[in-house]
Amino acid sequence: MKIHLWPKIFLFACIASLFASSCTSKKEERDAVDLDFFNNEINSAGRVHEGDTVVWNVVPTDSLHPIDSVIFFIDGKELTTTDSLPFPVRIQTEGLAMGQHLLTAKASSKGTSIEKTTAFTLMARSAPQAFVAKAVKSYPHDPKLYTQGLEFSGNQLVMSGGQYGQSSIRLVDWKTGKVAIERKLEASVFGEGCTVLGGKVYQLSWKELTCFIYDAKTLNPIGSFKYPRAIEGWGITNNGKELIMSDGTNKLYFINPKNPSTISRVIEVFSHEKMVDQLNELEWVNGSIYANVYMTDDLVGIDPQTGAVKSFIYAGGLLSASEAENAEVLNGIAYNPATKTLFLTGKYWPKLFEVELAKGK
Ligand SMILES: [Ca+2]
Repeated sequence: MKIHLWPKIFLFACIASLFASSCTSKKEERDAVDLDFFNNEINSAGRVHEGDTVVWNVVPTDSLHPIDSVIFFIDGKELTTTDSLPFPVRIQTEGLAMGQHLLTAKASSKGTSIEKTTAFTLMARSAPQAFVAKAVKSYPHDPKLYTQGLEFSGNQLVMSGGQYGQSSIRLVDWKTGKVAIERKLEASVFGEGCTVLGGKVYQLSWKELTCFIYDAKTLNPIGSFKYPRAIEGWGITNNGKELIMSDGTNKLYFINPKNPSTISRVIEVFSHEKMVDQLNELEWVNGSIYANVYMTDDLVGIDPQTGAVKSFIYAGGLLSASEAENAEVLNGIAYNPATKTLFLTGKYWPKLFEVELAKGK
């Protein structure tokens, strides 16, 4: 008997299933107000270049439910409202930060509304200006220092050294390489970048989430703060007001030293063709941020407002073959406002180079 029941159960299940699916499709038809973004100026990867005007159309895909108006939002901020087909929006990208921007359209149709979001990635306007760093002069540098940070403080260089058990912060006579003051860090701390702001030296640690603060003249410790986010500490510089920190990604974090518990701004660094990550040692040079790209001989000059890469500096070949034997990567940029020149060194480098920038690749 049981065997004879199966066909009936199966038939019932089929009818129920058909009924359910027909109900669903009717419901969808009744409620549907669908739309699509359309833009033929953006390439398939969703990339737009700085200065481009993005014209975006929202195309209603449901002719039964005409759209009355569309409100556009960019990164959650209301941009404009339009009520004429094909509901176009024009986005001026001049001055927008590099990286991903979310564009949301909220369309209304007779009391109902639907939201849809798309994204585009903004990249630098054009190829960066290319330079080559050429050594003008060289000075002694401690070949035992795993250099992590370099910045002028008056007539001296502040140098930060890394590695667990060997990390330090130093004030050094830049012409002779003579160490005037040195403070060792605890063995559990890996020193990273350093910068001087308002009579204080700020020194990052790698994974210890702590920025150490010293008096700039004596290097006496005067405090510390925890990073506002659980990020790694790589490089640090400042714009005269804010600390600017890298963490090995393409992001730079702006922190007000008077309120270091929050990040005031984040920029993402992009050239005209790609995201530029592994940003390491930093230096503020005449309104631009210069950054080492870790594991390369390359430096990039970054617009601090937008994150666009404006210049590219190749700094390979500074060390001779014998000098390079025990040296590791380039990691140290310092601008001397007195000489108006750039100084470069690296991890375990025996020399500090004063360089000039020649045009070319
Ligand atoms: Ca520096």
